[in-house]
Amino acid sequence: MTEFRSGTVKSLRVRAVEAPMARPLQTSGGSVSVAPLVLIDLESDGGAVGRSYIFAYTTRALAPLARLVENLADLVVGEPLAPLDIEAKLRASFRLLGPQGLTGMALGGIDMAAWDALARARALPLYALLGGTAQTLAAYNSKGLGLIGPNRAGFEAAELVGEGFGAIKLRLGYPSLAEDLEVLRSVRSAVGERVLLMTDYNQGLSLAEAERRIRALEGLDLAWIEEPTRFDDYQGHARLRAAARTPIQLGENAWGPHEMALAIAAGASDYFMIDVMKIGGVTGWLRGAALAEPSGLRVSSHLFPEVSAHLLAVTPTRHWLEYLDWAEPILAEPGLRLEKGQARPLEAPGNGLSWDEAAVERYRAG
Ligand code: SMN
Ligand code: MG
Repeated sequence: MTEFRSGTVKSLRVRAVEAPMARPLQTSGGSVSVAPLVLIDLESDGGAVGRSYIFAYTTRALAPLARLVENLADLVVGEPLAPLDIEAKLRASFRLLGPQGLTGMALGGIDMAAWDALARARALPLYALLGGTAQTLAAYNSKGLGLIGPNRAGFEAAELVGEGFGAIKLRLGYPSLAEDLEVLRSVRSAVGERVLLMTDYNQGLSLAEAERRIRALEGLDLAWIEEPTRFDDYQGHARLRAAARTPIQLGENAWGPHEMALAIAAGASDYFMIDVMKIGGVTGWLRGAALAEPSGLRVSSHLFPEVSAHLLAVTPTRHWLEYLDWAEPILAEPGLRLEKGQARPLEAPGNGLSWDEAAVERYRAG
């Protein structure tokens, strides 16, 4: 009998970059004008290098996040290349501090890199390592449409649809309901009736104001209304959902599957959107997907389109892939295949990520 050997983790390399964004995004919860990314390379003793990036949201958090990931290296170097064991060890090391915020982001990033290294060591695309096949995924274009006013939003919506997409996401939460409605009218008239419109309030409204605005948006045929109020007010979202005909979307801020379980138990959302970094990497996503399956809760991805394409492919209740190009400036090749508004994971070994080393050096921060 041949002995099965998975290898051990040899090194962890961490780099911070500020990738330029073609379209800075202003939301009701703050603006993003460059993509602050921490790149992780996890090398195994067999030579396979697993890659991931994590998104710091703000450049103010970039250096501390990179430093935190670096500080975790000694916990994983020398360990078996077994993502579930690595996840358990990191999670245990954070028991006192708590697994939210930067700790949760670091954990998610190392987990994604470990799964990528394992997939490359086995010469399998990530979806195949997880037991699935490449699937064609419905994708919406989420690259722009921040709070830019009715005229620019109409123009940009037409551009985003022009890239071949049949669905786009519009950020809302202008100072007044009248402005939200004006922007929606402008976007609808720019793209026509057939394009699906997702909307996102980024937690910007009080519960009472959310109730009022959601009522006013009924009849506009929106695909969903995302995070109308504070993400962890599950009871509040459940109330909004009960009163609304438009589907409520929630989930990008769930720190781990246990928070997703709480939101599901409260009936907070019609759909669920998993952020692979915040949920705890590939390991966290798989557990989240398992929570969604029994009730048929439809799961979409949040950011990280490259890795998420593999994960949606193995998610039984898969719904939409959020497409953005924020990591593209530092990728050697596009990390997923896009055609006519549909996405497919790459069929090469791993999770689809490969660095353009010259670009990484160019955009290196700190
Ligand atoms: C979003 C996510 C990350 C940064 C800005 C905006 C938004 C989305 O909530 O869902 O795309
Ligand atoms: Mg959102």
